[in-house]
Amino acid sequence: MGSEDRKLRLGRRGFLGAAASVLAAAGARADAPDPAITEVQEWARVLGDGVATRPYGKPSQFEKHVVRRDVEWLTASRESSVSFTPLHELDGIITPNGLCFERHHAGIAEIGPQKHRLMVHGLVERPMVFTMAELRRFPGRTNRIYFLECAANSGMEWRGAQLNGCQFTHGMVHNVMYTGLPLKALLDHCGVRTNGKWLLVEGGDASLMTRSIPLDKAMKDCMVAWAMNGEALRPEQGYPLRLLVPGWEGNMWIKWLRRIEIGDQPWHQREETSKYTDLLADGRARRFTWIMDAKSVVTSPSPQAPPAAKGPNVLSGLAWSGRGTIKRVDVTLDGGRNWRPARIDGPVLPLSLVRFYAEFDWSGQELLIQSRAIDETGYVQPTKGELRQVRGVNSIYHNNGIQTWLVRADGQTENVEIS
Ligand SMILES: Nc1nc2c(c(=O)[nH]1)N[C@H]1C(S)=C(S)[C@@H](COP(=O)(O)O)O[C@H]1N2
Ligand SMILES: [Mo]
Repeated sequence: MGSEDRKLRLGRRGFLGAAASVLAAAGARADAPDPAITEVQEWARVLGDGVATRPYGKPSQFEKHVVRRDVEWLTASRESSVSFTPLHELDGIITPNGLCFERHHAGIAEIGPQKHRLMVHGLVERPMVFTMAELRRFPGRTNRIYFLECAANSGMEWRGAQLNGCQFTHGMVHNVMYTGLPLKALLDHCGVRTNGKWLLVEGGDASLMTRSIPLDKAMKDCMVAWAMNGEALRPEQGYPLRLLVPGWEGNMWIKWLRRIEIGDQPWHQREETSKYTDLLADGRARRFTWIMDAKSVVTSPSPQAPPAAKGPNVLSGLAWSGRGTIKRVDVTLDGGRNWRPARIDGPVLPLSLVRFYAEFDWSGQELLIQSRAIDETGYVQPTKGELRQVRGVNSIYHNNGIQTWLVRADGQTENVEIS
């Protein structure tokens, strides 16, 4: 196609429909002079910083806005609060270490690996104390990618749309590749007695957080991990050692893990009775709600990442299930009148975030964007209305209802509820 011919065709977008919009998506016309391409740029006239002037690499100075954030009214004290993952700025499935949301009950403990110990005791044949060096010499080291979601994620949304941004409505989740040992290897080494049925796991920070975990789960897929995304755990994530409880609520993933006691019944500690349980409409509470049910969210467009322009756009989001693998994600642009399957891209792993995309053309009409996840058990992510029908409105925890974003004609995007 000659360049005159091309100009003509591009000039007649209206007639050419889809083909023209595909071309528009690819960039500006190369025959219109653009100083950003025709001029020698500032950074091309000078030498840049040399190697190892940045011994530990940081993101570009132009990415300073990509940070964890907290919500003022949720942060009475910084030592017992939460910061949120900037989901709207990320892509793929792995959360960068410095951007993983944090939830602390007594601040970040700073524990030297030389001084850290893990004790396994109670109903075992051989009670043991492990140093970090001993754990690193233990056979059976393994690498696994898992999501961690706080049971309180989306908790502020129980009674209606509240926080304007998926960072705040859904950012209590991260997805990391961990290195460590299957807990089973350590438990087998210590020899769990036949009457041993439960674990009490305890953290080494000032909150001495404790949770009860059934032995079956511990033996199935729990891990002790000392590395995340290839490097040592960050202090915020429990350096030097944390527990992984794949697919189950984040509170059970004890950080700074120092003690595992084997017993014959659950302990009913604070974090599994007064906290992390759901109060139903009739005043009773659900007991042992560990598994995080299937959930998804559109990360873009979203209030902090509105559509950049009319025309071709890429919708993107995340889905996960504590019951296994995500099988399908549907998206709608009209509040659920029409659904279509999104394109899942990248690794699809059980108990891990999956990334989905849906390309769409935006002509400037109002959009009501939603996504719904379906997992391998056939479970379909419920609407918030459906969730409230069975759970009432007293809950904070375990809100996996479908999220709605309203995109206004001017592009402004808001957290709304339509059912
Ligand atoms: N020792 C200890 N472990 C802990 C906590 C804590 O405060 N202390 N917070 C728990 C909660 S409520 C959650 S949601 C996760 C958060 O993990 P993260 O900070 O890596 O995101 O850690 C859990 N493990
Ligand atoms: Mo949590």
